[in-house]
Formats: sequence, structure tokens, C-alpha cells
Amino acid sequence: MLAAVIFDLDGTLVDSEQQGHRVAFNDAFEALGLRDHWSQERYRGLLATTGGERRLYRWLSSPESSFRNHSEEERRAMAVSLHRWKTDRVEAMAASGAIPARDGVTGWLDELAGRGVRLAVATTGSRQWALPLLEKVFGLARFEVVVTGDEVAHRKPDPEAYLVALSRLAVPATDAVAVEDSGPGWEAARGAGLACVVVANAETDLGSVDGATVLLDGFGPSPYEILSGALARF
Ligand code: XBP
Ligand code: MG
Repeated sequence: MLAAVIFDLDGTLVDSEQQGHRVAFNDAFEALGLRDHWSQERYRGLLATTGGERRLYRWLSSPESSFRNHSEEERRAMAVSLHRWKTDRVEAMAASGAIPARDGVTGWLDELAGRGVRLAVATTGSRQWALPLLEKVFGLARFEVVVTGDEVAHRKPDPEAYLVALSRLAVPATDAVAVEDSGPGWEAARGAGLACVVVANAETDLGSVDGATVLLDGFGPSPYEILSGALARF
């Protein structure tokens, strides 16, 4: 019995990474006087590291960063400062409506709710922008539970965010499904014992989601293609 569907946020519910987070990260570099800049292609590769502050710290420590020769302590402090600035920027983007829902996903939310299926969110993103974004794009009240990266000790691909969501829903993993867009997300869902529908986007590394219960190329409403797996079980 499908009691609940737990949606990932970035790249799944919303098209937020390239024109949202990436722009905010680049604005933060400029605001804090760094010459660093992430192209779309570079950012796609950096998404393998979940959590913006961790992504920044790994970047600042890499040979490509202008900040690479600073001490470990200075790189950690800079990652915190950049991420704080960037998070404020994304919160403002969210409130202004600059970050859109993915095509077709609202129809899924409407149909699931219409069938009495409970809705939840499990993201590695920060609560400061995630809640205003969900409110602006969908209405926060749609989601019974929202778990963000700030609330867990371990971000995806660790399953903790999904396990916390299942616990707050008081639903066993066998009665719920995860909807994701990325390899770390699919691994987190699998680790929580959840069946997982991956709805691929331009950033999805298809090799990293091999084995997802179902792999789709979109939410519709134009017919989407089932790239692998079978929807029959839902
Ligand atoms: C995507 C992430 C987040 C965002 C940036 O989360 O990994 O880190 O890229 O947001 P999900 P923060 O796909 O699980 O929603 O800077 O707030 O981490
Ligand atoms: Mg995602």
C-alpha cells in the first residue's frame, strides 16, 4: 500500500541547481573577492559532493581554486563565509519566485494528494532557503514532513534524511517511495530501504542511478519515457 511519497528537492521538485544555486555560489565568490567561477559543466561535476558548504570546502582545496594555497583553517572559514552569503542569496531568489518547479511535478503532487498519499521532502539543502522555496512554489502545507540537510548528521548518499522522514511519518519503508534526480539521492533512498523513482534531468549522471526502481526522463505531462524499470508496482 503506497502510504507516502518522499520527494528530493533540488533537481527533482525544482529546477534549482544551474540557474539557482550555481548563480548564487558565483555571486558569493564575487562578493567575497575571489576570482573563482563555476561554469555549468564544472558545477555539474561538483554536484557529486552534496551540501553546499562541503562542496565549497572541497573546491577551495582543489588545484583549480584561487584559494588553494591558504591554510586548512582559512579554507574552512572561507567555505563557511561563502556558504552563509550564498544561502542568503538563494533565500532571496526563492522568495522572488526565481526558482521554478520542474515541469510536470505539480501534477504528480496533485494526483498523489488526490489519492490520499501523504507527501514529504528529504533534501541535503539548507532549511533557510528550502522552506521559503517550498512555500513559494508549491505551498509548504502540502508537505507533512520536510527534512533538510541542517537536521541530519550525515547528508546523502547517507540514508539519514530518508530515515528521519519515514520516522516522522511513522510509515515503514515498504509503504513509501522516494523520488530523486541524482546518484547520491538514489543511494540514500536505497540505503533507507525505499523503492526509488529517478526522474532524470540534464545534471543526472545516468550511470550513477543504474538500478533505480524506475528511471524516467521527466514528470510529463507530455508522455515521459520509461528508461528502465516498471511503474506497474506503484
Ligand atoms: C542538493 C544539494 C544541495 C544544493 C545546494 O540537495 O546537494 O547541497 O546543491 O544547497 P537535494 P545547499 O538534491 O538533496 O535537494 O548549499 O543549501 O547545500
Ligand atoms: Mg537532488
